[in-house]
Amino acid sequence: RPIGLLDSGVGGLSVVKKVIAKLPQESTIFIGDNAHMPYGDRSDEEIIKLTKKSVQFLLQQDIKLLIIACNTATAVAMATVQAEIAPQVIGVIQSGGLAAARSSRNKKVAVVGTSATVASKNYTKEITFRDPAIQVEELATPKLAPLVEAQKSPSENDQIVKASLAPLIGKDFDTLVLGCTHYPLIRSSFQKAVGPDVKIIDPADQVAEYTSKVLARDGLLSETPATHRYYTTGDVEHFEKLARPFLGQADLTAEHV
Ligand code: DGN
Repeated sequence: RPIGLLDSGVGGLSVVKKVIAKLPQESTIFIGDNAHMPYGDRSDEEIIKLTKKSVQFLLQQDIKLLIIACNTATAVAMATVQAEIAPQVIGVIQSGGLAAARSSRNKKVAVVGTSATVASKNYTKEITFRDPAIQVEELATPKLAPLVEAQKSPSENDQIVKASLAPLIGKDFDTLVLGCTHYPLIRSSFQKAVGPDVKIIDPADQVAEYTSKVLARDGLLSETPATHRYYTTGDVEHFEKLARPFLGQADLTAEHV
């Protein structure tokens, strides 16, 4: 049975990529709700409704484990999904918070994400839960997930990321959390904006670690060859054009749902 992952768009592919790299024998099934992207500016009620819909879709595909590969949906809808539909869920914020707390030496961490994620303050809660001495600065960068979806040139990405991160520049954090799963797709633009000395955390690394532990613990590791399926509620070609080079799967095809 596959691992199911969801996101509001193509961002969750950054988590798919790390899960496949860590667990090459595991099959995955991904749904990107591109038709309703971005989630970050929607009401909590809407985010919960849309997330539940994608969860239901994945459960119908007989998944063995659910990963909410979207920070916004993790922040706003994960508790409801856990309580009402799927008790065994892995989100991205717990993992990102843990990785950030372990990374920071000067105890100053910056987090960038959607407006909804930043408003939830979940990263601050997770990081300070691990280490109360850490100061966390969260900045909403609502233009950046749509920027990734728009598939602009690298220099345009650099410019827009730099402008969005301007309020953080000059502050002496040593760790930056990419608190939106879209951002690792243009990771180099973030590294350029903050400079080479800041450690960038992609929560997906820790998500993949944790997923592997959970599967081993529950005796769910796969022994059959892996297959990967992709679904989008939006435009299939747009999705494939971005997903193929990013995942290095030249023959990747997506299906519209
Ligand atoms: N990829 C989603 C996240 O990690 O929060 C958000 C993208 C969006 O809907 N703006």
